[in-house]
Amino acid sequence: MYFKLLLPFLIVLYSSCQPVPGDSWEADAELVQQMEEERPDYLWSESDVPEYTLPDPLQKMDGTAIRTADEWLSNRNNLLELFRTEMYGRMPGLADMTWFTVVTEDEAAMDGEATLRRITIHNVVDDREHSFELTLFLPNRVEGPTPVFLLMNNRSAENTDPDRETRSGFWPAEEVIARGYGIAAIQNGDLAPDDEETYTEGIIRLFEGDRASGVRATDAGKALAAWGWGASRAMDYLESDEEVDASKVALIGHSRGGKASLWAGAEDSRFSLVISNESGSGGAALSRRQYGETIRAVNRFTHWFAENFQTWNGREQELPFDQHMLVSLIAPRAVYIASADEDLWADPKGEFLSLVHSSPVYRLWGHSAIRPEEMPALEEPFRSGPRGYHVRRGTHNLTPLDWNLFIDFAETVWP
Ligand code: GTR
Repeated sequence: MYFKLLLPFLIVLYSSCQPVPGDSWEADAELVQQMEEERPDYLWSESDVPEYTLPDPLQKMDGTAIRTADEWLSNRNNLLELFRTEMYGRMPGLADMTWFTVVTEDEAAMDGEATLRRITIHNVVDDREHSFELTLFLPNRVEGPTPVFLLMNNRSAENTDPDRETRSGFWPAEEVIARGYGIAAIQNGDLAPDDEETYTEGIIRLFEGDRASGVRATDAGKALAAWGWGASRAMDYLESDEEVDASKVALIGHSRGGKASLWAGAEDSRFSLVISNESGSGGAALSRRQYGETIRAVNRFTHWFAENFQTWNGREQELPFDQHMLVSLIAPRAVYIASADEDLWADPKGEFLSLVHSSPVYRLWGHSAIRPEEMPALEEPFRSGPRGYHVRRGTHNLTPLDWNLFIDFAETVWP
C-alpha cells in the first residue's frame, strides 16, 4: 500500500538521478562547420568518425585474459614496453650522481603567505653535468607536510616566475597557496629544448654524449620522454623535502606537456594524481577516432615521440594499443583529464572516452565503470572514484578555473 503511494515519487527520484540525454557536452555545431571549412583535411563531425574497435586492456599479448588486479600489475610492464617501443621511447635511467642544492629560500614570499625554495637539480654522467631548476612554493599557514601540484611547464618560464613579478593564470601560484597546497614547476625546455634541431641538447646529451648528435635508436626517447624524466627527478627532490607530503604529489601538464605528464605518470608510480589538460592526440585522446589532430599530424613534431611512432602515421586502426591503455597504466592511482569546449583539435570527446575505456582496469580495484553517456555538460566536473574529467568554456589554455577544479578533485582522492 505504502509502496504504491511512494512509487511515483521513487520513479521521479530515479529519473532525476539518471543522466538526461542531451545533457552531455557536444561540439558546437557552428564551430564544427567552421573547422570543416578552415581545415577540410581533418575530421570534425561525429558522423565522420570511423567505426573502430579498441584493443581490450585486459587481454595479454598472448591472448589470455587478465582477471585480477595482481595479474594486471604483473603484466603491466609488457604494456609499458609496448608504449616505450612504439610511441614515447625509452627514458634514460638514473645518472651516476644526482644531488640537489637549495639556491634560494625565502620564508616571506607572497607577502608572508608562502615559503619559496628554488632548487637546482644536478645530474652527472661520466664527465658530463646537467642541471635544471625546480621552483617550489609551500603555504606557511599549513602545519606539517603539504601536498604539491607540480607543473611541467611547456610555455615560457615567465609563466612560473619565482619572483612573482609576472603572474600568469597558467600557473596561479597565489590561488593554490591560498587553498593550502604547495605549487611547483619545472621548465620542460631545460630538459629537452622543444625544437627538432636542438632537442638533444639537454639530458639526452648528458646521457649519450656525442652519440646524441648521431643516428639514435628508433625506440630512443625524445623530448616527451626527457620532460617526463625531469618530472621524476623533481619528485626525487620532493621526496627528500620534509615539508612536502610526497604521497600526495599531482603532476600536471598542458597540451604537449599533458602528453608528457600522462607518460611520466605511467612510468613513475610515485605520482598519486596525474592530470592531463587538453593533451589531445598522443595524450588523452583516442587515436582511433582520428578526430581533429591525427597521428600523422602530431608526428609533424618529429622531436616529441620515438622514431618508431612515425611508422603508425595513417595506421591508427592497426595500433596494438590506444590511449585508454595509457590511462589504464596509471591505475589504481588517480587520473584527471580536462578539455576545452573550443579546443576541437584536441578532441574533448576522445579525451573523455579514454577515461571511459580505462574502466575494465579500474574495475579490477572495485571502482565503478564510467559509461560514454556520462560525458558531462560544460563546466560540470565529473568524478568517479579516482577518475575525473571536466570540459570548460573557451580555447586551448590552462586557466585558474582548471586549477581550481583539479584541486577540488584532488581533495576527493587524497585522504
Ligand atoms: C599543437 C599540437 C598539439 C598540442 C599543442 C600544444 O600545435 O598540434 O598536439 O601539443 O601544439 O602543445 O600547445
